[in-house]
Amino acid sequence: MSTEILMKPKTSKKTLEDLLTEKRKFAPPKKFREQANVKTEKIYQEGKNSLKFWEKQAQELVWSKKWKKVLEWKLPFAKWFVDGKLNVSVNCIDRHLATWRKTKAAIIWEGEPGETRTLTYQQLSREVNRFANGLKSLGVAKGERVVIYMPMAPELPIAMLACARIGAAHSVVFGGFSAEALRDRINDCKAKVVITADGGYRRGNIVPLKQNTDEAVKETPSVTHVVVYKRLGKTQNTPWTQGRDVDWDELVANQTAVCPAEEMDSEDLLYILYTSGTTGKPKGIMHTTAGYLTGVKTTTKFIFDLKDEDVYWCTADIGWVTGHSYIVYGPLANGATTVMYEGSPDWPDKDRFWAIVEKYGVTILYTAPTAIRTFMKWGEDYPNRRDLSTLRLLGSVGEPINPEAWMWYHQIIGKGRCPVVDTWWQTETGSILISPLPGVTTLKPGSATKPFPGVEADVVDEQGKPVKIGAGYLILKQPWPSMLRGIYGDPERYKAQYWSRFPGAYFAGDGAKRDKDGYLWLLGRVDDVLKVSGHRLSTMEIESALVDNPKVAEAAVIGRHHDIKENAIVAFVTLKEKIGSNGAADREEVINELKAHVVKKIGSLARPDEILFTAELPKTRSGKIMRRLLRDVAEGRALGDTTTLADPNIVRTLKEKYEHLEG
Ligand code: 7RM
Repeated sequence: MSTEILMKPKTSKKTLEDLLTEKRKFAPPKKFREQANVKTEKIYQEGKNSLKFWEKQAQELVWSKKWKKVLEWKLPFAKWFVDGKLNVSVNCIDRHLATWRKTKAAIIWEGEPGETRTLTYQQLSREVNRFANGLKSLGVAKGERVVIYMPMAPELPIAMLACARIGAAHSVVFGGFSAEALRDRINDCKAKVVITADGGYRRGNIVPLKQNTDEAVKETPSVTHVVVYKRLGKTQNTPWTQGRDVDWDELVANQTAVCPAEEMDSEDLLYILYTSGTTGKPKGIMHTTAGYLTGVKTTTKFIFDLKDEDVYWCTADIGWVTGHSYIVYGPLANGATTVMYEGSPDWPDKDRFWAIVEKYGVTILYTAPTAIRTFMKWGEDYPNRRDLSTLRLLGSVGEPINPEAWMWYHQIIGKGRCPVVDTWWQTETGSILISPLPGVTTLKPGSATKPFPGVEADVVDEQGKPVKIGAGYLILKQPWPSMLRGIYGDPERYKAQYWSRFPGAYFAGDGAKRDKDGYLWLLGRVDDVLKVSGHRLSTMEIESALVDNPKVAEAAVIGRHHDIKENAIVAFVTLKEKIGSNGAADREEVINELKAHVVKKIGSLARPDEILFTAELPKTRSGKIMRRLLRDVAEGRALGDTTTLADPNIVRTLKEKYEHLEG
C-alpha cells in the first residue's frame, strides 16, 4: 500500500494552521444536557471495559437465542456475540409492532417532484413481509445475494429489510454508478436477483436505472430475475424482458403480509457494500448481523440523542454506508421516524433542504461538509426563508469539516442552539467510531473529538509508536462489533489492506492529529482514496478506466483540493499517438471523449474535472508514479522532494504546462 507522508494533508490547505489556532469551544447547552440520552462522562469509564460495554448494548436487541461468548478474536478475524440468533428485520420492525409505535411513522418520504409518503411501522411491516414473500417466490433463499440498484424511494429500504428477513444478503449499488460498475458488482457477489426501478428523479432529470440494469445483466450469468419498481409509472417506455423481468407490484399482489423471519446467526452476512480502495477493483465490504446492528443502534441513540418525538433526517443516499447505517438500520432499530428525500438540494430551488426541515419539523439533521459548503456559497437567504426552529442537533460526516463550515452550520442552521456532532467512520467500520456525545462533550469546531465509548483509537507515527500530541496515522487497537468481517471472496486482501501496515492494529487510511486535550482532528486520507462531493473513489479505479480507452497509454489521477467538493479529480494522461493538427479543438475533443469514457466505466460521479496531456509522467527510478508531485503541480505548490525521480525535468515541464493552461 502506498502511504505517503501525511504532514501535508491533501484535504485542506489550511487545515493544520486552523487546528493550531482554533480556540473556540462550545460546551453542551444546559438544556440539551439535561434531556440527553447520555448526560455524564461516566459512559467513558464504562467503555473502558469494552466487552462489558458492548455486551450491555447487545442486550438492547431482540434475540431468539442468547450468545455464548461476547467476542472471539483471532486477529484479524472477529466474531461477536458468538452463537447468538436474531433477525435484523425483527429488530427494526416487529419489535415495535407490540408497542404504541405500531402506528408511528417509520419512514417519511419526499420525492423530488414533491410527493409525500409516510409509512407507519405497521405499514412498513406489511410491505416488507409481502416483498420478502415475493423474493422467496422467485427462489431467493437464505445465504444468497440480491443486488439493489434503486432510487431513494421507500421501496429501497423495504427491499433491504425483506432481504434481511429471509436471510439473503443485499448489496446496494448507488444509482450514480454506470451499467459496467453495476455488472462488476453483480458478478463479484454472484447475485441471483437484481432489484431496480424504471427510474428516479435527480435535478428534474430521469436516472435511467432500468436501461443500465438491462445493459449490466447482459453479462451476469448468476441473475435469474430483475424486479422492477415503477417509480415513474410511465410503463409504456420501460423496456421489458419477458420471463426475466418482474413488476414489483405484480410480484407482491398475491403475497400475504406474513413472512416468518429466518433465524440468523450473529455472524451471518447481512450485507455487502462495495467501496473504493487503493486498487482499481472495488472491495465488497462484508457486514454481519448482530455486531453491526449493535453498533448502529447504540451510536444512533447516543450520538444523535434519538428520542421517540424526534423527526430525524440523514440526507445521504442509501447507496452509501451512511444511508445503510443512519437512514435505515440505526434509526429503525431505535423505533425512530426517519426522513428520506429522493432528489437534489437545489431542486426546484436552493432552499429545498430547509423546506423539508420546515415541512416535517425535522429535529435532527445529519449531512456532509461538502453540502454545508455548497449552502454557504448559496448564501444565508435560503435557510433564512424557512422555519428551522425545530432543529435541536446537527451532524456532519464524510470528510473533515473545516472550522468555517462548522461555524456556519452551527450559527446559520443551528442558530447557535444545536450541538454539532462531527462523526468519523467508514464503510468498513459500519458505525461511527469517533464523535462527540452531544450532552457531554465540549465541542471544538473541526474536531471529531473523541473515540466512542468501547472504541480504542490511537494516533501513531510511521513506526507505529503513539503520538501524544501532533499528527500521525489513525489506527484502531481493538475490534469493535460493527467492524467489517472481511472483503467478499478475498480474505488475503482484507489482511493486507487493513491489518498489515501496523501489526495487530486496524489501519483506517486516515491521518489524524491529537491536541493537548486529547481531541482528535481528522486530516483526510493518506492513501489513494478520494472524496469527491462526499463520494468515495479511488485514483486507481479512475486510472484503470482511462487506460481502458484505446487512445491512452498511461494515466495518473490525483485529488486536488477543492473548496467545496473536498477533492477535484485531475488526470494526467499520456496518449499513444499525438493529438491531431487542429490543436486546441482536437485536444478538447479527446478530453471530452476520455471524460465520457470514465463516466461509462464507473459513473458520472467519477468524471475527471481536468485532464492534462503530458508526454511522460514523473516516476521514481523503480518506475513508480509520484502522485505527490502531481498533487503539488495541480495545487500550485512548489515541488516537494524530487531527488528520487528518474528524470526531474518531466515534472518541471509539467508544472509549467499546467500553470500555463490554468493561467
Ligand atoms: C461514513 C463514510 C470513509 C472516509 C474516511 C475518512 C472520511 C468520514 C469523516 C471523515 C474526517 C469525518 N464512509 N471521513 N467521516 N474524515 N472527518 N467526520 O464517509 O467509506 O465513504 O468514507 O471518509 O477519510 O476514511 S466512506
